[in-house]
Amino acid sequence: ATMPVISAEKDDVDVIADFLKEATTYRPSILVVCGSGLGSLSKCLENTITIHYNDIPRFPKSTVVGHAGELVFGEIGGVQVVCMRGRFHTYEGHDIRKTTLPIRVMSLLGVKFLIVTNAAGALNETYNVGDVMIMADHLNMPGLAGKHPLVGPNDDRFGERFTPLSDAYDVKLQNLAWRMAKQHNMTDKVRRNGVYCFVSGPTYETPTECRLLRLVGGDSVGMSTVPEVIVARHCGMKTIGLSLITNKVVMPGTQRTAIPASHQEVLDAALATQTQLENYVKDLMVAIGTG
Ligand code: CYT
Repeated sequence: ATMPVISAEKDDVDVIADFLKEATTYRPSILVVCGSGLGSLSKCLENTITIHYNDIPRFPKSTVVGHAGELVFGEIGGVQVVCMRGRFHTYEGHDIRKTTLPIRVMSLLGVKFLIVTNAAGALNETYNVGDVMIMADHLNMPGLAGKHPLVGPNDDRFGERFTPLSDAYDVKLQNLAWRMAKQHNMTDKVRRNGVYCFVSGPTYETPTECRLLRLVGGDSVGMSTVPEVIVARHCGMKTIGLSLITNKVVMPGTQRTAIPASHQEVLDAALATQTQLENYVKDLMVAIGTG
């Protein structure tokens, strides 16, 4: 009974990849997934070709404000890059495998590196709004309970049945991101060795949930990124993850004075850091693509 579902998914990936190969001659080595309010990361690309998700057959539709819903192909410093402006979340109602379908599509186009970004809340009390956290590890809360993008028959074309995640976040790329932070005089706001906690949303976390995540070593929390990283690792891409800290979470006992998280606050924080982050990620793209 599972057969039609699997073949349909495999079919979608091929149809979309074939469509994109016809639509552009770009064969990017880097995919940048732009988080909430971070769509402007595509602005540093030159000679761009923009393709709206709505114009791509069988591509999922993006429904969140602050996510444009388009692919931007372009180049920078001789490196070909594709940016996803707008990603898919399970809280929109998409099947978890649908949220990661673009990763496999890009793998068929030849992408070797994933730069994944997100807007996240700070669990780590030393983090400030506007900080950029270099991901070193993640906690996949839905995944531990079986909501995981690789559940189902394995598609051997992409990778093996059992994928290790102890090396999910490439150490060399993390070190590169840190050197880049030094070059950009951003060491006061770039945080190394961060642990990102993936929760399903769409509600923000309760204070007790935040305490749970903090107690096991979480530094930031958000509703994306981890499914994409898992599928990217399954098909052998090297991955770097960056969390833009957009708010501080509310811990138990502090609800009286703290401000509840809001989507507007998340978008405002992203806007405030935009230009600096654009320049930082631009140099990161060039260094990764030429390195
Ligand atoms: N903030 C955010 N939780 C938060 O507190 N951006 C995502 C999830």
